[in-house]
Amino acid sequence: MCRTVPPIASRYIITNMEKGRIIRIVSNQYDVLCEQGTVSCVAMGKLRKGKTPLVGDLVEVEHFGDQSGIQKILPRRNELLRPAVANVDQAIIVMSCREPDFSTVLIDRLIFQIIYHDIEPLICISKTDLIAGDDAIYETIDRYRQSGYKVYTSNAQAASKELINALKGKISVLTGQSGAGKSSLLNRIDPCFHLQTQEISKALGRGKHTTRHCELHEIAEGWVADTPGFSSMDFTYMDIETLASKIPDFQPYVNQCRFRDCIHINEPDCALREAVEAGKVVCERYAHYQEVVTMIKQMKRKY
Ligand SMILES: Nc1nc2c(ncn2[C@@H]2O[C@H](COP(=O)(O)OP(=O)(O)OP(=O)(O)O)[C@@H](O)[C@H]2O)c(=O)[nH]1
Ligand SMILES: [Mg+2]
Ligand SMILES: [Zn+2]
Repeated sequence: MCRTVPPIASRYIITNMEKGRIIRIVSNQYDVLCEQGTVSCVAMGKLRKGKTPLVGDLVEVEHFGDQSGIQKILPRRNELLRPAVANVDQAIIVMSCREPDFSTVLIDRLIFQIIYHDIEPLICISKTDLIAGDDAIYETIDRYRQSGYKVYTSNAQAASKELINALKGKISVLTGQSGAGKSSLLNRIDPCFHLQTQEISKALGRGKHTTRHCELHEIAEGWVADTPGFSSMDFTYMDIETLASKIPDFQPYVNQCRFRDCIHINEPDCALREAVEAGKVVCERYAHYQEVVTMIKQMKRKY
């Protein structure tokens, strides 16, 4: 059953303040979900000088006449820059088995980006219809699960019920390479959706990225931002010690090292490296951590 469009409260003349959440931003127009429905707002003058409102922001809206304006942004729990969303509960990394190629380097780099912002990463392995039932990808999925990550699967027919349940009551963002199947996944979860996917955009002769602007969609009793795929990731803003302490499967070890400021690369008596050698931490993830640390150091040297 498809939802009906909620009433536009700004059609009615009311003067008062209320709280709401920004669910869509198109140029300088903000759609805020308030109690009565979605209200189209402008940003008030004093706000424009401060921080920029983001999708996901809780805001105070004032109605005056038949217009509404955002007066205040309430404190944020967290904020992501790419995609630009605030107050995110979880980020779903969509990684395809094929087309584009499966990559644990990418999964881990995305995990590092997400956990750094204190957001929980979930992993959805898409396009399982393109691999055989005994493909090595399934072993990789098991390793992620053993390390404590939540991994779901989806294919051309269906998305896992567990993933659909995981969306309930949460603000989620989808992230992953262009073509991984993010928009298709949402279309599959909620048949009311007709988000544009790649075949369609190719037919229209558009560029590589299909999804363009940022918006929270109501889906599976939660709110999900479909976002464009990305071509590069920035790690320069990261503090290395903070990064290591936030990686969930590193956490049991990072405070056990001889040096309190250990970055777990070549310090003696490093509990994390010992855990890797003992097979308690997946070798590959530690290798991906080492690569990112090297990247951060090189970038910082340049500036
Ligand atoms: N075989 C198969 N193909 C899929 C599946 N999911 C998506 N696709 C195809 O993969 C292509 C890309 O899907 P999109 O949903 O547009 O990918 P996206 O991640 O939203 O891409 P961007 O918006 O560019 O970031 C389309 O041709 C889809 O039909 C799947 O589970 N199995
Ligand atoms: Mg898309
Ligand atoms: Zn260490």
